[in-house]
Amino acid sequence: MITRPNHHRTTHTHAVRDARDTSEARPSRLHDFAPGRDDFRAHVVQGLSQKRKQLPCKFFYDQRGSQLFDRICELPEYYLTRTELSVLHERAGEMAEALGQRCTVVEYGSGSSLKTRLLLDRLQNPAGYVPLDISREHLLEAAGRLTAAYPTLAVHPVCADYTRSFSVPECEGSARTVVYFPGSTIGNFEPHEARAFLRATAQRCGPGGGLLIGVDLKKDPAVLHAAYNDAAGVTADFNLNLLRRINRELDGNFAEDRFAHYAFYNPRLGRIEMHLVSAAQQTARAGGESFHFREGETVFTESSYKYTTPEFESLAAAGGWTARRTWTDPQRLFSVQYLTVS
Ligand code: AVJ
Repeated sequence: MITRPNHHRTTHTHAVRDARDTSEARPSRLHDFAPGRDDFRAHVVQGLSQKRKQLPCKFFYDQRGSQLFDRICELPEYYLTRTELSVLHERAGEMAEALGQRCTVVEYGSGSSLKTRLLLDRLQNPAGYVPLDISREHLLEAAGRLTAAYPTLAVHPVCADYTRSFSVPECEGSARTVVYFPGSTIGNFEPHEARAFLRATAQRCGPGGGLLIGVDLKKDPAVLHAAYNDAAGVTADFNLNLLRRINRELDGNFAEDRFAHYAFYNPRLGRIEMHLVSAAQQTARAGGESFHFREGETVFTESSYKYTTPEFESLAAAGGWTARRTWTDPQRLFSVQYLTVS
């Protein structure tokens, strides 16, 4: 178990800390696979040219979007984050046991969350930690904080889109590669995309590899509806922020106040759907192209699929994974699952 310096720990920790002046404790260089601006423009023009207009949810996470999402995680209605945290608080020891000694943990997401620390605190001599994020600023900040908190941990930040190709930096003496994918972000993929993503991840981890993943569970639609329609309107801001980003980065002229946030649970497909609804007949420009919107026409911005544990186990099996352990909260709102490469 790696120790995190705090003033109540044994002197040994202090010794390690003081021996190495803090300026030394910095993450290794950034491994940069970041897609360029062209990628954003291409996706926006392609999405808004569809008969059923859509915009990929991965573009929610510019600096403001990432900050808004951090606020969503604090909302009373958005139970996912606090529930996953409670499961980690209870069961991180068992999870670390399942991951074993000397593993390399690759986290899809920047690792700024408390979740990462709860896991890192219990891991047994990890070979290294690889935070991966599409938002470079967010990633470097988080990697710097983690290295300061865990000076003996090899931290290798990777700026990449985890749905695209990238390579995982080698960590010395690593026994196996474990991907940590918290937060139920797997829910953003259409089932066929989720299968392909899980298969690619299994290949990336290789034999003996593991996957520790957060999966939001099916439940009362009213609870789901509230989680994506919070009273404070933060989720609405998060959704509308996509138009603000288009205006800033793609010379757009979207009138935010002429679009509305709309999110609902689709029981037939078992997913939350988020849309932006055009409040009037209007035309807007993005990336040098013009797009016409009818009154009431929607732009589909995000799916958030919810699973039962058997449903997720069979999806993962189709992606080359064997379910090993499942941990949930007492109300079975959220699950953390550990799987190994089949
Ligand atoms: C980060 C993708 C898991 O789908 O619940 C939060 C994003 N969207 N509120 C989710 C989100 C609206 C979130 N994930």
